[in-house]
Amino acid sequence: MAAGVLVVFGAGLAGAETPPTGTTNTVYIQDVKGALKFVGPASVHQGDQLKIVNETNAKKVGPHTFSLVTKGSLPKTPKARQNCFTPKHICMSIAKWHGVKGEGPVTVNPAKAGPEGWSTLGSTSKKGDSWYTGHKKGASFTQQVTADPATTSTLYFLCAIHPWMQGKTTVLPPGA
Ligand SMILES: [Cu+2]
Repeated sequence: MAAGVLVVFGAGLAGAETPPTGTTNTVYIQDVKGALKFVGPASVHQGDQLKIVNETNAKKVGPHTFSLVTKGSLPKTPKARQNCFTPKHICMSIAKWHGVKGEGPVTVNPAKAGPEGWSTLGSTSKKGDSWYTGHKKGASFTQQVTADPATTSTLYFLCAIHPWMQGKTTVLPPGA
């Protein structure tokens, strides 16, 4: 009896936070003639579902991450991208969000930060929301955009494994 009440209460809380819009947006991870890219919408609404789909072949290009990071955390120069997977740089930080120790495996996936859903941009000093694709072609992950456009007007994202893979999408208020 008590357990049932808890479940209902929990579902109510989660649902009350961000009303669903009924829309699903998709970001595809694609290999466009050897160039790895995120291909997705220019904007999403708070409350939309945001789905990430990996359409690339891991045997050829390895796995990916779709990791929300602050604008300032995106490695902008070739040198920054080269150093990305070294201590105190964002790619290694993302690996830590996923529970990676040294050369070890991903043990946390998705990596969650802040409110439930796509909400939180990470940095070297703060965890963000992130999904690791693994090696299966066609793998996907979906969760709601819960970022508040008043404070997080743009979702910036990065692949920790191929740090030149970067993208962004504007977050609009529901109904805007
Ligand atoms: Cu990648």
